[in-house]
Amino acid sequence: MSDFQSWASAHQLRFEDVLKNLLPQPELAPRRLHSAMRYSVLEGGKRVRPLLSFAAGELAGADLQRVDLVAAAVEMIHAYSLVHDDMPCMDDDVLRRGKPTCHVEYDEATALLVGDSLQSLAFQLLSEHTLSDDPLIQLQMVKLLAVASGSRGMAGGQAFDLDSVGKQLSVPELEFMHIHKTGALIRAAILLGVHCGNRLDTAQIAKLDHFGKCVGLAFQVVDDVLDAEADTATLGKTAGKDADNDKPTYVTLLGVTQAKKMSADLHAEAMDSLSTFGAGALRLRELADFIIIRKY
Ligand code: GRG
Repeated sequence: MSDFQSWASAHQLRFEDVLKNLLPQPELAPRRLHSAMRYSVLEGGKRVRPLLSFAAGELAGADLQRVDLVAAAVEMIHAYSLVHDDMPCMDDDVLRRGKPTCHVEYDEATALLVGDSLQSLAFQLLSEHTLSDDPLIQLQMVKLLAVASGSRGMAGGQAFDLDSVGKQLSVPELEFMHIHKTGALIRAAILLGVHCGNRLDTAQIAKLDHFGKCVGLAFQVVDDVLDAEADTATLGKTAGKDADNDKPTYVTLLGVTQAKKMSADLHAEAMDSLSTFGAGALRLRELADFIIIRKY
């Protein structure tokens, strides 16, 4: 069996081609919009959510072509959220994935439309291809992504985030915000990979969902630590933004040491929820490790 780095790199490389083929080609009208969509999705990003879908899909015995489609749908929702988040009406940032943000490279109206179009394309992918032998499960998958990305998921978490600027939140309030803003899509990435296969029972799926909840929150805690400790060049996005924007984070609430302890505790809880899966869950365990030790 290959080591984690080779497994991840092989998927990242292959998945880049999948995305290139699924995105509208740049010569297709409207060209500026299509070029901006490709600019925002391709060549950049760690692809953590797709890797979680691939690892969960492997465990569930899923067909890789099906997992590619759900992973692409999740990555398109993620890319749309980054494009919109960077706009002047939200985080107002100029750097993302080591390059100018979409509204800087293109313009604000185009960035707005890029987000809208990526979101629509995600749901198009989930509805125009066969992803499960059972059409009812496929319908559930569409709903799963809709809930995870909408006002009861990622967009709702973003609304809390915007509302929290300059406020002192409690740890449970911060947790609620991040379980939605960051965690919901990470959780969905895992469940969508699982539903492409049919090897797992309801209890096993619940354990993987709990794993997703823990790594989703851990991802955000680590993000807060990196924002405070890492530099802009390493992150590929502006460091120190949370403090500049007077945003409550795990670091401002708990301090760096306690925030790191929290991410370690979440990692342990995530590992615990995989304890009955044996060697089949190796990649999920390695991804949980990566989420904790990542430097960008
Ligand atoms: C605009 C509806 C809407 C939602 C925005 C995801 C998000 C919600 C905002 C991004 C702001 C942010 C820094 C969130 C913290 C965690 C996070 C999602 C970081 C970016 O994800 P990575 O690190 O990015 O996976 P790459 O570039 O590697 O894909």
